[in-house]
Amino acid sequence: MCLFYGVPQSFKWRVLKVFSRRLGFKCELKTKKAESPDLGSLVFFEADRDIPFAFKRVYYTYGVKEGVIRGRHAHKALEQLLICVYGAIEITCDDGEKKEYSVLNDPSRGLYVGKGIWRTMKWLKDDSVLLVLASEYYDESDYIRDYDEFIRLVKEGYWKR
Ligand code: T46
Repeated sequence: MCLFYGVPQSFKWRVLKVFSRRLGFKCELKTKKAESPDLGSLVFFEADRDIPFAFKRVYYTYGVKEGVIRGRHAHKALEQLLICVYGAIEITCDDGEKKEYSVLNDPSRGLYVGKGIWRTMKWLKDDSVLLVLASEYYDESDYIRDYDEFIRLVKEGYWKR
């Protein structure tokens, strides 16, 4: 049964975000994929329809060797969708109380990572490419790059306000 039948997509995402935080899991979504036997596949994400925010920035990380770990930070407000468009990358999401691990190895899947999540990205294969859709322009002041500081903010309920 679909509880959300007829409900606008942006509202569904808002509900999903609230519940996912309460229940302590992140939202992972499977994209729509158009396939044709001879031409391959095409994947698309539409702001507010397929992902719970309108993105202002796109960036990608490439030329990274297997075993390299990037990230090790959280964001005060930024929301992002992470897609491994080539290869395999393990993403660890830590909300200050528990950690979740996801292997992104399918270009048709995106991992939604909201604010207040300490993330690390471990390259499982040479030259894997991580594509990111971000809700805001780049702003270094939105980063928390010190884990003790992150835990302090979690404990004081910074993301529950
Ligand atoms: C994130 C993960 C998934 C910019 O000048 N503009 C940008 O839009 C970005 C994303 C980065 N930068 C600069 C900041 C640093 O001097 O590029 C340099 C490398 O960034 P950083 O070390 O933060 O890269 P990652 O791979 O550790 O993290 C990035 C994003 O920064 C971060 O928001 O969630 O990818």
